[in-house]
Amino acid sequence: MSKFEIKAYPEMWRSLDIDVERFDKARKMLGEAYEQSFLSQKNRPQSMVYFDNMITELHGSRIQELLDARKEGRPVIGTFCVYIPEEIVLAAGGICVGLCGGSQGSVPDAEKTLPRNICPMVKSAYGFKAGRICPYFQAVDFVYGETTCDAKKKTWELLDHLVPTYVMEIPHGKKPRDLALWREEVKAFKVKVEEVAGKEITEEDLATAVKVMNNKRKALQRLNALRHHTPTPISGKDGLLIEQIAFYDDPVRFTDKVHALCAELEQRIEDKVTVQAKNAARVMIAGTPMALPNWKLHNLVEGAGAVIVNEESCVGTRYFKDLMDESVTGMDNMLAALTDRYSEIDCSCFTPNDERIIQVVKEFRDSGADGIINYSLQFCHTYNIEEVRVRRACEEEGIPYMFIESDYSSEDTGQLRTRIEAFLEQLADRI
Ligand code: BJ8
Repeated sequence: MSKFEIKAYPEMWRSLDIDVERFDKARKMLGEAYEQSFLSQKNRPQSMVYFDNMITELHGSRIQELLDARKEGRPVIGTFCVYIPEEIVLAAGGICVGLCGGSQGSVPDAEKTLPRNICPMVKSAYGFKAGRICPYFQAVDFVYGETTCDAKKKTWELLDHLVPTYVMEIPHGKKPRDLALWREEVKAFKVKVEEVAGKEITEEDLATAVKVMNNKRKALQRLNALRHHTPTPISGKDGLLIEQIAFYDDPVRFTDKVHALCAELEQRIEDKVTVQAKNAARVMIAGTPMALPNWKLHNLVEGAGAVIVNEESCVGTRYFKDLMDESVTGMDNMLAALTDRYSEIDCSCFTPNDERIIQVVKEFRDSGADGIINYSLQFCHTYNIEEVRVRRACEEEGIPYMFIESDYSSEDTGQLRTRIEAFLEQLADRI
């Protein structure tokens, strides 16, 4: 009999116009998947209890916090991209939440409207709103969309019919004129957030928010550095889970809990406590983000006896590798510095995107990985094509490399398992 349960809050869900019956089935399935993937792991750090509780309360207490914020007039903004300037939302007293987009369960809802052959993340996200099966979607003031990839930007036009969707234009180059446009877009977003919050953001508000976000990113950097230790003191699955929770937990509370975990991991390193078998292959993942609850690749790789030590991904290092300069003053200068910070994120939607290729190799070296699995969601043209450059760089650097293109279904699981096992054997010969 299952001990783990994601708690049900049917009354709250009903008040949010959720399809309660359907959502409750999904809740049970998610709880089972979580128990199987995470709670079955041996020798987990004690501090993971907090993150387990975040999953237990995934559809309850955090949603209540969002609703309470809205009652106080604080904006709650949903997003699917790390280009949202979160500091502006926090500075207005608001909350930024990453919306669900990592589940096969909502894809059929989207396919009633959207074409089948587009990215599963976009379909999953749209399906959660269309099917009314995500309380986060139901609790937001508006959704922040961006013009990164074609699938997203055209879907925002349709999503806007279901929930107010604000679109920020993200240029696809980083020339001075692109950055000038981007700065204007950041200013316009600030005006939008101020309108919803009913207050003007002051320099002090923004400076405080920048500190909060920098601190959160530093905590994630600390965790990532600990994962690079050989042997690593925490599994890749738990590392990914924390990176996923980063998108919806309260940032200050989350930062404290990540630091508490890091202190425990430092002690484990000293005590030589590890989660991996001796000589387990160390794998770095690169590529498209893995939104909650996409644990497919991590389950397969760690299920085959390896350990994942780094995610070069937006649910990973692209979210936290860059900080904003805290010494900048004056609203205009701060907004410019903020834009500069976001323009460091090397999404494959940019061209040229040499920085990302360099970053992948750098993270491989820093993480002490034995090989890279480059992962792209199906039909993601930019990551799929940039795969060629990542592969060439790995060939030049002598880095063992494998590419996987997949979706959220379980149809390719057997085939992927075989390919991953063969790759891990190749790594084992080199260890
Ligand atoms: S900054 S990676 S979070 S856009 S996988 S939906 S790109 S077709 S998620 Fe992304 Fe922002 Fe870039 Fe990061 Fe489109 Fe590709 Fe799908 Fe994607």
